[in-house]
Amino acid sequence: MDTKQTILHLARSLGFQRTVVASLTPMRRSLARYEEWIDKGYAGEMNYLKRDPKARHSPALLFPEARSAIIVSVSYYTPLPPDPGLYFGRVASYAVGLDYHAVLRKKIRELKTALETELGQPLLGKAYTDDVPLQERSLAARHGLGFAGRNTLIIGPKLMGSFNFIGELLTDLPLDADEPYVGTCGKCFRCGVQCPTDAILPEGQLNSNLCISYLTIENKGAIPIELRPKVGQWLFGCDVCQEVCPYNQRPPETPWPEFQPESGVGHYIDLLSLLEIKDEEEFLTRFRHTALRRPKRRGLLRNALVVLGNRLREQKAMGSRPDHVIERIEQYRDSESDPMLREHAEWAMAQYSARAAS
Ligand code: B12
Ligand code: SF4
Ligand code: SF4
Repeated sequence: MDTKQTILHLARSLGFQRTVVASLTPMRRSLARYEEWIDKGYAGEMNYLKRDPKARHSPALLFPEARSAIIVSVSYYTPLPPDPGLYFGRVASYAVGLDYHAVLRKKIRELKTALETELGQPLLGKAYTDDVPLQERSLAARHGLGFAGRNTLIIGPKLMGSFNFIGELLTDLPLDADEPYVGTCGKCFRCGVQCPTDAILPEGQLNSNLCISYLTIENKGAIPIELRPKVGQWLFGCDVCQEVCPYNQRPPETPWPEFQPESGVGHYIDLLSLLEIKDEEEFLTRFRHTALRRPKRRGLLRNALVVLGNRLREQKAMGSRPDHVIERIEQYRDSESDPMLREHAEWAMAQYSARAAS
């Protein structure tokens, strides 16, 4: 086996479902597209994306000794169980198990160690996944991990689909880079049509300001009132543009127990239980080692109130009277000191009362 075959073999035996090799030359074409995206304001308040776009497209800057990048991907998909009830919020598939940053970094380091053993030499190498300024999808698409779909996700060949994480091992091994993979969405625009907030543009750009994933995870402030009904049941993230994609009709399941629902928060969370979380410490304890820590207590409770409001509006339309839920939100509002959360609680209750505006 040559070095590249050895890498592919070791990566597969660790569970990575697709592996390609990338060069570290700057990604010029992607930089122009990226700058246009930033200029249009589509990054919203994600200011870290606006700092030094050129560096984000220059992988060699991350680790000067590196000569190539081994790009790996692994499925996080697990089948959706039945909805447990009205007052449960949905968690996007990527966040159902343990936080992928730590899991992937550990597995990529294992790949490095296995490679050193197999090659009989120490390597200089660093493992990354979404934790350094690097345009991972651009590098992945340039070297054939998959193609960039209109929903902007990297879609792998055959039946891989897009429910995959991307990670990289930069090493001092001088390897031949892979060619792009030629794939296409054809005339399809199902993701854009089905996106609840019309966040996807036909040319394959995403306006984060409208995206439920952004609004529920990265956004630190209030969720705009006109978008709240569109958030539906999504408590954390959103998978609509992946679920409707024809390339995701039979996604491979994750090979790793870390991404199983039992290892993390699962696909659904009891919304009223979230209103019991009194402070940040309690919040961090409940969600430690999971991606749900990202929006902090304030963000996750804000999302829970939006989903509760959406459920109450549906119940009103059906003629049901969920008094216990309304009372619980009212108690919560009276005990909450954060004005933004109090306003979201008011809004949630107003979805049931005669004052409901939308
Ligand atoms: C910021 C960010 C977000 C933002 C913005 C998303 C977006 N579409 O830009 C928000 C918070 C909305 C988000 C949401 C999600 N994210 Co996110 N996110 C990122 C992050 C940190 C940067 C992405 C970015 O820079 N976007 C700006 C755009 C302009 O850049 P880009 O997406 O990289 O796009 C370039 C390529 O597509 C490239 N390109 C390459 N070839 C081609 C060819 C053609 C024809 C075209 C048009 C373009 C193109 O051009 C673009 C410009 O440079 C990356 C990690 C990273 N460091 O890269 C994860 C990452 C993209 N996210 C990921 C995931 C899993 C998600 C969610 C599925 C989570 C969820 N369920 O809620 C959603 C998906 C929503 C969606 N449809 O994109 C994965 C995606 C894996 C994959 N298979 O693609 C990543 C790669 C993290 C990882 N390491 O696995 N995310
Ligand atoms: S994640 Fe949801 S809101 Fe965001 S683009 Fe996809 S379907 Fe639209
Ligand atoms: S739904 Fe259609 S347009 Fe959207 S990413 Fe999938 S194939 Fe492409």
